[in-house]
Parts: sequence; C-alpha cells; structure tokens
Amino acid sequence: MKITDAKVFVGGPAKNYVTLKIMTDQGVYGLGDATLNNRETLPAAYLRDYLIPNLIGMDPRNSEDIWQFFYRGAYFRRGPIAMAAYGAIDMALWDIKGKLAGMPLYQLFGGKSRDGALVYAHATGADLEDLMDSIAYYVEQGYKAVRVQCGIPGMPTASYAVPEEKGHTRNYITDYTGIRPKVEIWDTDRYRRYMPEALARIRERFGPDLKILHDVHHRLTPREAAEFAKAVEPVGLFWLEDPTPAEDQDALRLLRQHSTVPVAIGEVFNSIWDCNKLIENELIDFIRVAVTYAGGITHVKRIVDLAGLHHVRTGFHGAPSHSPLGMAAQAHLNAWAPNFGIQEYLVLGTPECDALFPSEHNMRNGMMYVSDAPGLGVDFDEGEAGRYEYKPASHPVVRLEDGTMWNY
Ligand code: CS2
Ligand code: MG
Repeated sequence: MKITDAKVFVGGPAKNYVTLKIMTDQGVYGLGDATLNNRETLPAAYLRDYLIPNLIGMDPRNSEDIWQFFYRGAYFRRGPIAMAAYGAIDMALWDIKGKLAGMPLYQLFGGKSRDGALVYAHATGADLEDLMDSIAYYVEQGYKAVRVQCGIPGMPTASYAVPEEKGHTRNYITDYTGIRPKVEIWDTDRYRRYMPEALARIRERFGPDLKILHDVHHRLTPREAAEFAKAVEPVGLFWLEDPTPAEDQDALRLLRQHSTVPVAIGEVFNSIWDCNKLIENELIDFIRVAVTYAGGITHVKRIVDLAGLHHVRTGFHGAPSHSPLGMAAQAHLNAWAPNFGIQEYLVLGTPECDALFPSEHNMRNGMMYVSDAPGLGVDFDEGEAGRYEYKPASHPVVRLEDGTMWNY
C-alpha cells in the first residue's frame, strides 16, 4: 500500500484550522490536524515543503516508522511547529489504519474504559457577578465541570479569557484577529488579593458537587504560585491550571510543599521530554497536552502511559482553536485511557464548522460520546473548505504596568 498524495488546507469558520488529507493507492484517505493557534501557516509550510514530498511512496500502515523517520530525521528535534506537522501526519495514518480495520480508533487502542468522557466548559465574566451568571448558564446546560475566569477589580485591562464588557458570558472566545497582538496589562498583586475570595464565593454559591477549575495561565512566579495554591486549597478546586511557567519542571516542587490543590499543566508542551520530570516526580495531577501539537496519537499515547504509572490523569487541551479533527483524536484516547481525567471542550460547534467537518462524535449533558465510525470518525468537506482562507491572527501579549513583558 502506498501514499500517493497529500494536501494541506488552512482556514475555517472563525479559526484558521490546518487540515491535512493523505491519499493512498487503495482509495482510503486519512485526515489530520496541524492547527497551531497563533502560528497556523508554519506547520502548513513544514508539511508542504519538507514532509509531504517524503511521504509520497511510503506505506501508510507503517505509522510508527514514519513518525520516527520525521522525528529523528529532522535532526533539530521537537518544537510545536514540527510536532504539529508530525501530529497531523500521525493522526491521518491512524485514521487510515482504522478505516482499513473497519474500527473506530479507540478499539485499536484497547477498547472502551468508559462510555461518556467528562468535559468542562469555559465560564467567564467581566466581573464576579457576570461570572456567576455564566457558571449558572453552563450548569443549566448540564455541565458537571466548569472553568472559571473573571475580571479583577482595578486591573488596567481585561485579564486572560475575560471580556472587557459584561454580558459576554456564553461561549466567549478571546479575539486573536490581526497579526499585531493586542496588549493586556497585568498586576499580579491585584489578582492574588482578589481571586482566592472570588473562588470561595463561587464554591459557596454552587455547592460542593460542581467541579471548579481555574486557569492561572502562567502568570505567577513559583513562590507566588505556592502562596496562591495554599490560599485556594479550602475551595476544593478540581484543578489549578498553569500556576507558573513549567519549562522549569522543578519549580513545581515548591508548590507541592505548600498545597494539596490538584495541578494541571501541559497545554504548551509538545513532547514527553517537556513533562517527564513533572510526571515521574508526581508534581502534577493532570497532563494537559494536545494531540495535535504533541506529535499526534503515537507520541501522546506514550505520555498517557507514562502518566498512568504515576497517578497522573489526562486533561487534554481543547480550546476554541482546536479543530474537530484534533478533538476527535482526543475523544478516542479519552474513551480508551485507563487514567482519563477530563476533557476541555470548546469546539465551536457552529453549523459552518459541522459542515466543514461532518462528524458523529457528540457532546451532551457535560459528557463527550465518541463516534463508532471507522478511524477518527470525522470527515472533511473540500467544497466547504474552498470558502475559507487564512486570516492573520495573533495571541494578545501581556505587559506589567511598568511595561515589562510578562506571560500571556
Ligand atoms: C487556555 C487556552 O484553554 C486553555 O486552557 O490556556 O485557551 C490558551 O489560551 C490558548 O489555547 C492559546 O492559544
Ligand atoms: Mg490553559
């Protein structure tokens, strides 16, 4: 069996999805996702210029050898751009494998460990009252877990994932449009003084059963993170996410010495080497990688298995920028993984998105139910794709009040 061609599409309704389609001499094709939010054209170029010319003629069933060929053959290894490009190829080859076997991918991994996979929504608000309305909305929608982010009184601009004005509390998505990033101004002291009490009031309002998650989004130093984690411990969070930048994997030791709050880290990681010490030293409770830019299913399964040895559960990234293809790969891993934790779920779910990516995966009552169709269980409508093109987009950047660059 041979790969005969491959195409890359960049664009989509509201987001620049990067979609790979690999064709074979037996007519079976595979789909993969290389969407790297904020830098979408780069994995697309890596695929078109370097990877696809080498893919032609390879046997699509040899997905492990192909992964090793591109990973080891690059010489300059890892990085989100390369790992997103390999991730798309790997996803597409698993899709082909599932179609050849006539099985949904979770069957090839070892079958189902659960029917529905718990998901969480993003509640947000310009202030705490607004956020409470947002949480109430998602609870009414049947979500059992909600991430909570709110505006901080006195903060010079809106903070991460928080609207400027009140009322944008449902399916709010940060605006990344334009290649010149917007600038957020951040004051850690205001955040540290306000947020623990806000989280306590949310717990008091919604009771003990609601799973409450909060994303610090890399904003604190290790010492500040330890102090903050200690302050929020009584709230009983489901997890505290990205409390401090985790390139310095040892930095989490200080937090662990001061708090038992569950810690979730990993969405910015792109390989097992970014997180193996966090996992092996049990410095985190949830690993947050995304299948797309952590090298695809083959590499992320290795991370999940390592995590399973150390009581670490999965909490795959699933932000609005995630393509339904990447989310489908995660849905199959969520159904299989014995150490599944929770899935972030913000696929746009608009009619345009559903038309571009026809799929039988579905989410209801706060649970995701994986498709039983062979392979990934998502298709791609090239006619619909012709309606979209790349639109320059960039994350905001963050500065402190004195102008110092900080972490978005
Ligand atoms: C966030 C992301 O979903 C999350 O947990 O951290 O939305 C993140 O801000 C974006 O993926 C950045 O592109
Ligand atoms: Mg996050």
